[in-house]
Order: sequence, then C-alpha cells, then structure tokens
Amino acid sequence: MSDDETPRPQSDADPEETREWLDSLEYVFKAKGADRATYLFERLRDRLGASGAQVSAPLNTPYINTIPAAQEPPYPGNLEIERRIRSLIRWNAMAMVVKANKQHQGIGGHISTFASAATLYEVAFNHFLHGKDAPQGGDQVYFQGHGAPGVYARSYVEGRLPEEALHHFRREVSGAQGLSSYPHPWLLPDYWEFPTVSMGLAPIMSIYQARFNRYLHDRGLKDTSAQRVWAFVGDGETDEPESLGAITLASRERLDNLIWVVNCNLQRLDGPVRGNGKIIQELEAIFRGAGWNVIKVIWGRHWDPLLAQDDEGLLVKRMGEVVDGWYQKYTVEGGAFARTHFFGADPRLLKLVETYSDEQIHKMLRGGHDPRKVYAAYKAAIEHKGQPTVILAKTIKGYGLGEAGEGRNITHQQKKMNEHELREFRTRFGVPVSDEQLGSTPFFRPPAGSPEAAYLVERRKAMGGPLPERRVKVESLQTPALEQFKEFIEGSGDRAVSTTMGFARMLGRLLGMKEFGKHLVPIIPDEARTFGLEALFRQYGIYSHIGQLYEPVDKSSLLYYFEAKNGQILEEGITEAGALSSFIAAGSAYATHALNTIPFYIFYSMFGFQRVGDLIWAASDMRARGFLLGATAGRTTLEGEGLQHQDGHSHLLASAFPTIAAYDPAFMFELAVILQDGLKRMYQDQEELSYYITLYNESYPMPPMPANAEEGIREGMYRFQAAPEKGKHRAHLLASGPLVNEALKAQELLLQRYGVAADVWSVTSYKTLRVKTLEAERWNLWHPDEPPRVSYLQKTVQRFDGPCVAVSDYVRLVSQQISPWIPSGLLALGTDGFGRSDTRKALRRYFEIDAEHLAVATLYALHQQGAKVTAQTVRQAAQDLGLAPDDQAPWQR
Ligand SMILES: Cc1ncc(C[n+]2csc(CCOP(=O)(O)OP(=O)(O)O)c2C)c(N)n1
Ligand SMILES: [Mg+2]
Repeated sequence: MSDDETPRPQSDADPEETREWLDSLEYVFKAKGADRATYLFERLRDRLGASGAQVSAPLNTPYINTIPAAQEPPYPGNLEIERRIRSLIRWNAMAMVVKANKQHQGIGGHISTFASAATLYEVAFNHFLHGKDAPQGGDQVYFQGHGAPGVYARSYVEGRLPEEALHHFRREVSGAQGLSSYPHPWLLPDYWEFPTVSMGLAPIMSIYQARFNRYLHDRGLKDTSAQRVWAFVGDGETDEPESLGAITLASRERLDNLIWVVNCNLQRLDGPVRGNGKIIQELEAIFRGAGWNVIKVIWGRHWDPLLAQDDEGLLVKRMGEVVDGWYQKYTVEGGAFARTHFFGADPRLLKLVETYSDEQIHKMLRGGHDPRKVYAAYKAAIEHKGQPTVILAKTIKGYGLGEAGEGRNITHQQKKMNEHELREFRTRFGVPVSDEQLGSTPFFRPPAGSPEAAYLVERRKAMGGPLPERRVKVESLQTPALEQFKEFIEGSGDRAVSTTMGFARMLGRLLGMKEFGKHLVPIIPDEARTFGLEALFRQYGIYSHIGQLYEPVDKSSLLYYFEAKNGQILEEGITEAGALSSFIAAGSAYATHALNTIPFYIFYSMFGFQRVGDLIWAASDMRARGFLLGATAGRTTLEGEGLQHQDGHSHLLASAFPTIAAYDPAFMFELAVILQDGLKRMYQDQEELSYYITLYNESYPMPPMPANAEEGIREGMYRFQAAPEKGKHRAHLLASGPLVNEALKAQELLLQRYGVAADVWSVTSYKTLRVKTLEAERWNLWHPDEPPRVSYLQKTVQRFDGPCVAVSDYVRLVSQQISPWIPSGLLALGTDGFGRSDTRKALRRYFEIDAEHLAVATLYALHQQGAKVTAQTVRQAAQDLGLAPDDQAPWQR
C-alpha cells in the first residue's frame, strides 16, 4: 500500500515509554473525561510546537464512525415499520423510472442515486425535517436533484401525490399531472422550493440561505433561531468548485443552523469518485480544516462486534488503507472476494470473520444504510453548537439493485430492469407485489388504515406537515410612487453625473424611507467604492453576526467601515457566486419566509451573466425577485479596462432568460421610472420576475424627463428628441445607454451637414419590445380571423418615415432583436468583438459606434433605401468625418 512518498512516523524507539504515556492518557480519559484528555493533549502539542518541533496536526481521524457504538442514542422510531415504508418508497421510485422508460424509451430518470440515499432521507423525513406548520417554522431542505424519484415516491406513499402523477414523471407537457424530472420550483411551484440539479449550486445556495436566515434574525425581521437548512449533496458533486468554494463562510459565521449530508456512495456518473483514494477522508480533512464539525458514518451495526474485538487496531488499519476502488469492488464481487481480499490481508483479520458466511460478509451494512447510525449522526448534528456540520455517510450506489447495477460503473444511467431483476428487488425488500404483477411494475401504496399509512401520517404531522412544500403567503407591499423620485425626474441641471451615481442616490433615498427602507437588502461583492456606495457603510452598517471586534482604521472619518450585528448591507467580498446566492435567498424570502425582502445586487456587469449565469438561471427557476444591477456596463463606456472587463453582451445573455426584465437606461429619470415600476410589479403586484438593469460610469448632465415619456420607458422605447428642424431627408436613430449622447451629436451633424432630420429615440429595453411583439404575433397566428393585435413596438415604428439606425454599447444582436418588425429594416451598429483598453472616445471610434460612424451609417441607409443620397456622398462623408475604415471588422481583430 505504501509505495507513495507520504512521510511515515518514525518507528518506536522505546515501546515501554510509549506505553506509559498512552496509559496516562487513557487514565485521564477514563477518570476525567474526553474534554480533559483533549485539553492535555493540545497543551502537549502546543508545548512541542513552541519548542520548535515540527508538529503535524492531522486533519483526519481513523476510517471509522465518529460516534462510537457505545455513544449511540436509542432509536426513537419503530424501526420495523420504517423499514417497510422505506422499502415501498424504494420500490415506487424504481418503478417510476422503469415504467417511464418502458413506455417511452430514452425518457430517462435515475434509480441508483436514491437507492443509495433512501435511508439518509427516510430517517430525516421521520425524525428531523420540519414542515411549514412546525411552531418554529419549517426547515429549508435541498434535495439532491437526481434523487427526485425518491421524493416523489414518498409523497405518493404519503398520499400527497396521485398515482396519475407518477405515471407522468418526466412527461410534464403531455399530462395534466406531470412531474418535473428534477426539483424545479418554476415547474411545480407548490412543491419544490430549491432547484438543485445543476450540481454545485445547491451547496453554495444552502450556505447563503443559512446565513440569510441569521441575517433576518439579527436584523429583527424574523425569528429564525430554530429553523435549519439541510443540504443533501452527492460525493461527486463536491468536485464542483462552487460546492466547496464557500464552506469557510459557514464556519466563519458559525452557522450551526446548517447541516450537509454528503452521500458518499463512492461513485459519480462514469465511475468512482476517488478510485485511488478515499473521498470520505479527503472531505473530512477539507471540512475540518475549514472549521466544520465533521461526523463520519462509515460502518453499519454489523461491524460493531468486529471493531469491539479489534484490540490491536488491525481492522481499523485495514479499513483505512483500502482505497475506494476496492470497496466498490467488494460490493460487486460479493462476500467471498471481500473475505479474501479485505480480511485476507492478515490472518488475524481472517480469524475475526471465520464464523461468518460469505453471504453475511456481503450483507454487512455500510453506515449510510443503517438507520441507527444515521439517526445518531443527525441528532449529534442538530445538537452541535457554534459550527456547521457535515455528515459524510458511506453508502452503495444502486443499493438493492443487485446484478442490475449495485455498485457497478453503469449504475448511474440504469433505467431498465428485467423481470428477474425486478423479482430479486421485490423479494429483497419484501414489497407486496405478486410474480404475476411484476411485469407491469405496479406502484404500491399502503392502504389507508394500515400501520404503515398511519405511521407516515403521524410522523409528518409531528414534524410540522408535508415536505417538500413551497408556500407563498406574503402580503402585498405598498411601494413608493414616482413622485417620490422627483429629484431624479427633474434632472441634474448642468451637473455631470453617471447613472451609477444616480442609482447610488436612489438607493440611499429608498433605504431612508420610513417603513419601506427596511425591506431592502443591498448586496455588494467588494465593489462599493467603485460604485460610489461607500456612504452606505456607516449609515446602514455592514452585516456581521458578531458585530465589529476591532476599531476600523478609518474610524475618524465620516464614512468609516462599520460592521454591525444589525447591519443591513451584505458585503460579500470577492465572490459573485456567493453574492448571487444571497440575492437568491433574499429574492425568494417571500416564499421561504413570507417576507418581502428586496435584494439590490450590484456588480461588474461583465461578471454577472457571463460568470455566474447558471446561478441566475437557478434564481429564475426559484422565482426570485429583485434587482440585478450590472454596473460599469458597456464595452466602450468602461474605458481603460480592456478585454476581460468590458461587457458588451450581458444584454444578449439576459434576453434568453424568460423571467428577467432587462433594461439599458441612458438617464437618471429613466432609471427612476424603471426602478419604481419594478418595485411596484414585484412587491406590490407580486408579479414573479426580476430585473436586470445596466448602469454606466460615464458622467454627463442628466436632462429632465420629457413629457409623456413614462410609458415608453417602461415599454422599451420613446422619442427622446425629435429632429429640431425639417430637412431634405428623414431618419430615426435608436440609441441606448450613454450612446444616446452620440446619437444626439449625430443628429446635429446630419442636419447641419447633410440635411437629414433625424429623431433620436432612447431604447430602454429591446427585450421588452421583442417579447411583447412576439406575444402579439403569436396571438394573431392563432386567431387569424380576428382583428390583429399590434404591439407597442409595432405601433411606434409604423409611424417611421425614414430608415432606422440603432446603436448601443452592446453587440448588434441586442438591437437586432427587433429587426423583423421595422418596416424599412434596421441597420445596427454595436460592439461585437473583444474589448480593448483605451479612452471612450478612441474605443467608440474603434468599434464604429461614435457620432461620425452613426452619421455615415445613416447616410448609407438612406442611400440604400432609394433616397437621393448617392454612394459618392456616403464615401465622401466618411472621408470628411475622418473615418478610415479598416478592412478587418473589430470582431476579427
Ligand atoms: C453542473 C452539472 N454537471 C453535470 C451534471 C450531470 N450529472 C448528473 S448526476 C451526475 C453524477 C452525480 O454524481 P454524485 O454527485 O456522486 O451523485 P450520486 O448520483 O452518486 O449520488 C452528473 C455528472 C449535472 N447535473 N450538473
Ligand atoms: Mg456519488
């Protein structure tokens, strides 16, 4: 085993002396308890370290259960009934997948994930997980996505789901009662609370959920002191960087309301998680090092007598040296192989099992399949104070599937079982299905009045009702009227400000509103100073569960770095994934806590959809509400920063998210209208959507809101400035964000030099324009004999009397979203390509979106459409305006 280069401890030079030390320790342990013994041990270690010796602090404990058999609490439930119920759930979960694939090959589903986790879930369902009617409130439970069939099967056995629903597992659109493949609140809004199937997201979301529960408590918004967050995680899933990326937050914040159960079935999809190592030991060291309470549940009760006889530690040593790949093989090969290979390593080990049959050896349970061991771990976890707990439970993937897949590398994808395999499964778990019925793999529910049915009902009632359950009980919140944003509507006069600064002031105003302000949750990933939000630190405080234990260096300044237990701001540090997880927790509190908390998450727009788009997708699935503010937006407006920072496509990405309203405002008054509307829609009208708004850091005087612009701002476009005079030609310039200023310059240029009277439109949301037009078009398609519907966009552009040229700080596809409905076509300018570092002026010239390019493009569009503008005029204009086009487009460079 030891052909690696791990340093080994020295050999024992004086065994007698060693024995004396060990005896002393043993004496203290027995006479004065573990705490005293540990204390002495740590003092010895400290002293050695202080003397200059290299003391290693091993992060691993031996490969055995953390809770010894002697310390196991009695099991509070009826083990026999629970076993029968568990078996029925196993059967139904398996039947769901097998049936679905029998009827429609390829429809998919997973048997073996839940097969390995059934005991982990069932002990929790019967004794730990609280439903929403529990006096202290429900727990928040993240179920492993691929284990969904087991959760549905339990709901069926409980009588919550009708049989019809199970028949439509993974067939959601062809049956009224379809069940979604995985936990999706969007698809089953009364059932699932948390989307978990994109692996790695549930772990990080659960950490921030637990922290958010604390935040609500510390701010006095809700007593969450007895609510827990449970996350069931796959061992393979821990390879996702998001899974382990935030675990130190949980220990730093002392989240003893958080419990993770890692189902260590040693396998992922393709094969072993750590064939050459031990995933449980690896995770133990990581979590221990990160400050978590670690409870290992490795061996079931059948191993206890053997461990009790293991005076010399031979068995524990053997358990520790065998790698996971072998453990998997013992499952597949059976008892005889395990005897020879595992116990056969030493004659003394062989002797331990000499009275055991091969069959007995094969059936010796792994810890995660033994309800007593699992119960002991859960109980210790909920009683543990001051740290989050992770339970590392060893199980067998595909447990109970026998030759159909138990422990095999193909098991993750196993969806079919032949009659022989079904019979074995049925018999093994004692499911009351006859041989004749086997072929149809019937579902089975214990009849009403049976002991199983009664037990199920009684347990869930005692635990506070059904689970999972998503329940929305929040009340409408009165949101501020537009008049309360008057100063922003009136503009900034001559003072140059940016929309980011405008936002910072609006956020300040909202936070300061009596009653309303407390609902806000500002979230920042270490960029408050970049966005001009540092004034909020002192005024509203940065949330810290333990307050501020030090005097900040800037204490004497007005805006010092103030941390407080009731602080309102979530300053997340450099973690967009973590900040978004906080956004999700706050944005879904209307469902999880019946509270209207309003997240304002402000970040570098480049590090939003691009960096953590999958979490935004999960937020939408979860029906989270709130504001995502993509600041320092625009490929050219964020000058200097270059390729990795300059965002010119988040609006394109946002357009693919069904429930996100995406806005790209140019002026402070636009932002005020959008924010006010968003607050009203999400919190007063309780619509389920969220907002993505880009903010820029270019300063210019903010004009007052033109008359009658309000509706257009919300609908996506309005005429900001009509052509000041009549000209020989007409054109329409569509501009967004700071590029409206370039359009205004182009308007002047076109009129002065070329006699073109162009109207300047501010387009605040291409996405809104497009979606509403698609809706009208679709309605018309299905109602050809009725008067057609006309969208706001269509009504607006119907009146266009000249070509249409669009410009924004985003890629062309963003404005081209509305091309199909512009009668004379749309010529789009945009920032396709990688960003560069330079000044705004140079960048806009480079990307061909400045006023001069806009003017030439407009002349070209007029020429193309048969207006009296010759090709020569266009060419000459380019020359006169100093444009020297490169043959290569910016996206090729
Ligand atoms: C982000 C992501 N990548 C890949 C997948 C596909 N996938 C689904 S389950 C699975 C293996 C899961 O292994 P593990 O986490 O150990 O769970 P187990 O089924 O063994 O309990 C994979 C790769 C996914 N769902 N999400
Ligand atoms: Mg696994």
